[in-house]
Amino acid sequence: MSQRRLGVAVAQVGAVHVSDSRQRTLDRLIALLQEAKSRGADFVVFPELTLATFFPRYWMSQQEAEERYFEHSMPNPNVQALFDEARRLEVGFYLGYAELCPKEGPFNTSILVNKKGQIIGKYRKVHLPGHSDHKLDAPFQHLEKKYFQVGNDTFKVWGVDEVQMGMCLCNDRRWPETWRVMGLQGAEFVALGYNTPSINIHWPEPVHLRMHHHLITLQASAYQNAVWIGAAAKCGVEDGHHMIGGSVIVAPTGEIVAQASTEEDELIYFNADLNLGQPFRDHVFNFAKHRRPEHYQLIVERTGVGASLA
Ligand code: ING
Repeated sequence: MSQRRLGVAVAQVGAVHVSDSRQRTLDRLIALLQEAKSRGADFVVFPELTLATFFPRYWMSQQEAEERYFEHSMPNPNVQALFDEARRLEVGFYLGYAELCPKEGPFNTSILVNKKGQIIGKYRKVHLPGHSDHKLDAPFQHLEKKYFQVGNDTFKVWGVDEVQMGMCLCNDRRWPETWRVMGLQGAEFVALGYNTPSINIHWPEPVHLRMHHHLITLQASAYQNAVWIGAAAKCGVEDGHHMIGGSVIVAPTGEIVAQASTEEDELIYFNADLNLGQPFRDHVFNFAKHRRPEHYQLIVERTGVGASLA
C-alpha cells in the first residue's frame, strides 16, 4: 500500500479575554499557523469559537451577542489575513466561529479550508450543551442553547486535499453517534475544537474528571472508528474563568501521539500515517462484516430513556 501521510498540527489557543481585540487574536492564530508550517504541517486545527472569548459564559441579549461575537460572513475582513496566510503557506485548516446566517440564523459553526484557501465544508454544532435560562446563582453561564440554533445539517465527510475529513465541535465528541456517522462515511481524519470549563455548575464534579472524560472520549472514538483525531482547546483562564487544555492528536489505534503541556498558545504536531487505520477497518471494525443495525433501532427511534425491550 502506498504511503499516505498528513502533517497534522493542532493549534491550541490560550485565554482570549473580553478586552482582547480581534486583531490581536487573529495575529496569534497566524503565528500558530506559521509555526505549524515550519513544523511540516499540511493541515491545522484551531479551536471552537476561536475568534473571541467564550462568550456563552455571559448573559446578554441575542442582539448584543450577534453584534459583538458573530461573523456575518466567512471569510470577512476580520479573518481574511488568516485565509491569505494559509493560502500563501499552502496549509489547510479547521476553524470554529459563531456564524450568523442572514437566512437561517445563529449557529456554532466550523469550516474545513483546503490548501488553496477554499472553504470545502461547513458544519453547524448539533449537540448544544448548557441551558437557555439565566442561572442567577451560578458562577458563570453556559448559554449555547440560548445563542445558537441546533445545527441543521448532519455530520459529513469531505475530500480535503485528497484526505477524507470529518469535523465536529466540543460537546459533539461526547456522543458516540457523532463518530459512527462519520466512520460510516469513511472518515480518515476528524478535526474538532473545544471550550471545556473545568468547573461544573450543576454538581461539585472533581476537576480532574474533565480531562479524564475528554481524553477517554477521544481515544475510544478514534479506535472504534479507525480515525485520526486532531482536537484543539481554547483554554486557560479567560477573565477569571478556567477552561481545560489537553489538546491532542490521537491515532486510529486510540493512542495519544501528541499532547499539549500548557494552557497557552501551543502548537503540537504529528506526521500521521493515513494507512494506520486500514487494518482496523479491514478486521476488528470492518463495519460491513460485523455491524448488525437490525439490533440498533433504539439508537435512532428513541431520544431519551424508555421501557426495556425485555
Ligand atoms: N463545552 C463543554 C464540553 O462539552 C460540557 C460543555 C462539559 C458539557 C462537560 C458536559 C460536560 O466540553 C462545550 N462548548 O460544549
